[in-house]
Amino acid sequence: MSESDGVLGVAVIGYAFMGRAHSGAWRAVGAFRPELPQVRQQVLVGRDARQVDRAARRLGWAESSTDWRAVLERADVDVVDVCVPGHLHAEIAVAALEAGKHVIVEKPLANTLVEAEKMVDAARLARTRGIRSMVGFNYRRVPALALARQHVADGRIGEVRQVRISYLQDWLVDETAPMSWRLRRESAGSGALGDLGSHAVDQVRFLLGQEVTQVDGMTHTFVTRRPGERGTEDVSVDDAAWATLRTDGGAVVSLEVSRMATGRKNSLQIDVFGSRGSLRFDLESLNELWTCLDGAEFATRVLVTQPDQPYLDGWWPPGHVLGWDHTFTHQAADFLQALAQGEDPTPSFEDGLAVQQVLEAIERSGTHQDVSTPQPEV
Ligand code: SOE
Repeated sequence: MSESDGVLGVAVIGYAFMGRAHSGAWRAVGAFRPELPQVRQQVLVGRDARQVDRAARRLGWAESSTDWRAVLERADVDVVDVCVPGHLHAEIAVAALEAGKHVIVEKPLANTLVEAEKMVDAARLARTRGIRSMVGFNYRRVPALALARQHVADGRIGEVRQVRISYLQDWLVDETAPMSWRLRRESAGSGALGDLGSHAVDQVRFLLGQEVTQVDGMTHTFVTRRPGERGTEDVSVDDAAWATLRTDGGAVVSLEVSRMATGRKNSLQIDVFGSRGSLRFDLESLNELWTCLDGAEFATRVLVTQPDQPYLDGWWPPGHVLGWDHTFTHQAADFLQALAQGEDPTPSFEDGLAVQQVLEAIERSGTHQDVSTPQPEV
């Protein structure tokens, strides 16, 4: 904590999509949970001096910088929030932990298992000095999903047997959609699998409280070349991925993620079927959870906006619905609460590594059998 005023100085590294989402969270968290340690939006970091400066002013930051290493040296920065492409996560996060900063890293934790393992090692060492770290799986902070987890943990749907989870987007349907860092293996690690599949695998672990033990998967790239800055380029990641998973609690999961699902913008849908009930969630109606509990015959729609439901006591009266960006505010609040209590926030880097292991196993699997054409009998 900055000695001068007892306020935590935050630096966000990256100011594109996730940097903006996290900036909004740091701006809003004090109003949502005023009892938590106060934060100061100290410095926003990016590569382009003019653009990062403009973004910093627009997003409420006191300053901007183009040098993340120099930012790690500063005494007025206590928390470093990493929102850059995946190939930069490990280097920045490890350096920040070594510099004694608390660290949040946007999901997925890293692009490779080797990087994720290094980050876990650094987090474990830092933990012994009271330095905290967390990976940003924001959907854990959707009130309806946090409630779903409680129902599973309380046994309200019995023993979980089957899960269906799909995360579908359509921003790559257009074959002329341009190349970006998200479509290059060297910067993104993988495509829909890492970006969307990481959320899906994290939700399975979060909702069920179980580990994935076996996978069978397949990835596919539908459009293999796209226009880039230097002419047409090869797409080196998947557009979509499918997998079936088994968990250590005996559940079977079917998982599907895609950036080619025409007409679906950001559709995360989850069904959890248990021996005594089921749960259904759709991100496009994120204030709702369909629940069939305690052996009931039918599912009913529950509007998750009551103050006694997860995350809702700090917001508005019942029925005043929340949105996608609130999940980042909840994430910042959970992180601050853990710091205030001297505890490790979740999900930890170890959780991020566990997700990474499942994703890598999905990529490695995919030895598919040819279906032989039956020979007509003569
Ligand atoms: C990808 O399009 C993306 O921005 C993800 O990276 C986010 O994690 C997801 O929440 C929304 O979609």
